[in-house]
Amino acid sequence: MVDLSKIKLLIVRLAGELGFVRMGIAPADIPAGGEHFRRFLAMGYHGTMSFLAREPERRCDVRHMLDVPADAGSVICLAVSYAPAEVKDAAGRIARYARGRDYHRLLRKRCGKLVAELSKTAPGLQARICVDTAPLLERELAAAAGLGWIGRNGCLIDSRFGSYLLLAEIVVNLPLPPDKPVKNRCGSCRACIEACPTGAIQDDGLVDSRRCVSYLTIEHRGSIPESLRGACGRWVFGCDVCQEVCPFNRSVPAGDAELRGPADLAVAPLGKMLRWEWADWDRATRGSSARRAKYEMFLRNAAVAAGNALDPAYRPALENLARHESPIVAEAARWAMKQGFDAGRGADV
Ligand code: B12
Repeated sequence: MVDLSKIKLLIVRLAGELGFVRMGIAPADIPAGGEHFRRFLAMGYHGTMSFLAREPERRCDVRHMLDVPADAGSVICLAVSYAPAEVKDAAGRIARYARGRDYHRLLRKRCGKLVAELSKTAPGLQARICVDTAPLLERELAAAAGLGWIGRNGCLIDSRFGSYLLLAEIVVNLPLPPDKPVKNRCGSCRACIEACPTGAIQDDGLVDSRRCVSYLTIEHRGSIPESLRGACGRWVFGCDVCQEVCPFNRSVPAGDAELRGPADLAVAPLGKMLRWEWADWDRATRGSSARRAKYEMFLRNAAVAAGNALDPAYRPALENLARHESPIVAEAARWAMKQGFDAGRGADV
């Protein structure tokens, strides 16, 4: 008979050694987040992300991932920090989580090592590793495991590490002693709701993805609605505004060194991106989660960012893009040129 408390202590130790800054256990027999998720779908907040609407019941319930009765399973929830070592932002902004190495691969590799070690002590262990890859509500599970609370901006926040955290889960066939959720410490703070450039964060705690700059620049394939382009500011991939203003991110320890480089899109200048050929996009995004935005989307986003930067230095590149074979890119470039140019605002060509 395995001693589950001892196994949990082993997991705590291994998680720390592998660079996870937070770890906790969620019971597998509690359906997570059904209420919020269903409301999110009913409001159409998922936009064109149809994968979210597929089999919503499964997404709220990890039981489908277990081959054992649910009370015999648990979810090991883990988090790494990607808190930025501050870099001067280039004129085209890239969300912090995507500036360095692709976290999916890194976290999966670390979880694999944890499982390999654990199997030595827990024979018959069955484990499924999830990093964005399975239909799971990762934030809800992490909150249930006490890794932090879900803030008004929808992100999981920890009082020491803030919200620049990336999550991973290992669903196991062991009834490990669960952890308790922590208290929500957002209080009356509404900084994220007020700062969101597009008003995407709703009062009821849900994010309307259709307005979220992160969705518009990463997931949305068509033209960015004209009414929201100005609010996209200089974001070329993702958006961190609702995290930048969060008081819990004000002074956090430096994030995981392995997540930085070799890809470092933070310093890819907007002027260069506007001139990217497919091969340039391929080189710059290889090994980075920014690759989720395809070449054409990057050019579209860069054109919108250049329109918002209002700098005449971008004019020649935009004129060129206005003749691009993709009508979406060409139209974004024409829109950008119509915004007018105002000398000296943030060019980094
Ligand atoms: C689709 C997706 C997106 C979409 C939709 C985001 C959204 N808000 O739904 C878009 C492209 C917009 C996006 C953006 C971002 N994402 Co994203 N995304 C996902 C993904 C793949 C699925 C999320 C999902 O199911 N959405 C549906 C909504 C309804 O579910 P949810 O996000 O879990 O939100 C729940 C809670 O907010 C909860 N809730 C709301 N209010 C309350 C109140 C209480 C009291 C409780 C208990 C719960 C609760 O209800 C929701 C449903 O359960 C997850 C990975 C995963 N499988 O979970 C990553 C994930 C959520 N994303 C992540 C990140 C890092 C981001 C960005 C910060 C990236 C960026 N800088 O651009 C932004 C943040 C935008 C934001 N403020 O939410 C991280 C979040 C880590 C964290 N600390 O929270 C995740 C977990 C990926 C990971 N493995 O680390 N993302």
